[in-house]
Amino acid sequence: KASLPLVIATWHVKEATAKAWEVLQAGGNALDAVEQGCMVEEANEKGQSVGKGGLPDRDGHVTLDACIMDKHGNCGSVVFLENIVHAVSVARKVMEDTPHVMLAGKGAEQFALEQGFKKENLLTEASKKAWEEWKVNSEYKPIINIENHDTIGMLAIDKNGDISGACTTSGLAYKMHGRVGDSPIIGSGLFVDNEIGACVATGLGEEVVKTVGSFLVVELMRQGKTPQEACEEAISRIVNKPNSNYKDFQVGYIAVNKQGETGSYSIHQWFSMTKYQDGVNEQIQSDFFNK
Ligand code: SD4
Repeated sequence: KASLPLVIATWHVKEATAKAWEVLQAGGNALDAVEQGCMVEEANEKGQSVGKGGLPDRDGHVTLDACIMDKHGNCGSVVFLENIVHAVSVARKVMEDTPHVMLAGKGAEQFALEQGFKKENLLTEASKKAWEEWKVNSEYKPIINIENHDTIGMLAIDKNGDISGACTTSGLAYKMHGRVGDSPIIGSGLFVDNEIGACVATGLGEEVVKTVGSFLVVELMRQGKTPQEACEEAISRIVNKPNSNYKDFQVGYIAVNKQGETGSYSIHQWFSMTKYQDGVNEQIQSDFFNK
């Protein structure tokens, strides 16, 4: 049996997993750990696909998607949220303090402000400059692995063996205004079932939504697959579709089961998972389909 607690996250986010680990070591629960871990990346201005400093949509607006899910199967999510750094914490408030699961756009912002979150401009000079350069040609195509090192999905198991997960992103750079990805969609970007395990996704959200990826991974684990096998099967559903243009986009999954086994798999090379377990914080390169 794997040693607990443990935390895994998408991409190379050792500072975020270190924060989550600190919470878990102090006896904190998995829900607090994933929220606080994700907050590290949201506040990091250098990460250009999450929170402050996230790349804007094609009209210059930074719009955030985030969700969180706990051991009871409760969940909260915000979509198309502007002007608030810690979207994951707003999602948690939606889960805990409203009768709803999702709040969108202005309504989500209004709720956040009422809850005491601070209104902030999320477009940094660096991201504004990148957007202005993009506007010269205004060419949109997904860029494989652009989110490396910052967009974040995180799963944790605490000392009690309880699982929680969270996911937060500014979504695809230069997306259409109003576009929402997989990250705040429960079952697509994230799913947690405390009896079985959990999964979180990254990459081109449209492809994850079309296959309800994270729910699929958890259900495959329920049927007896290891986290690794389940992630591979979910990727194969995407790449084996008739006429799939998977060469043009990336999708990656990470998963953990109730026993603390983990897995990760992606379409293309250079996806990675950061894992903190037994006092070791390490980045693990993910195996991938397109060899
Ligand atoms: C999206 N899945 O909005 C997100 C982007 C992402 O790592 O994961 N980046 O489609």
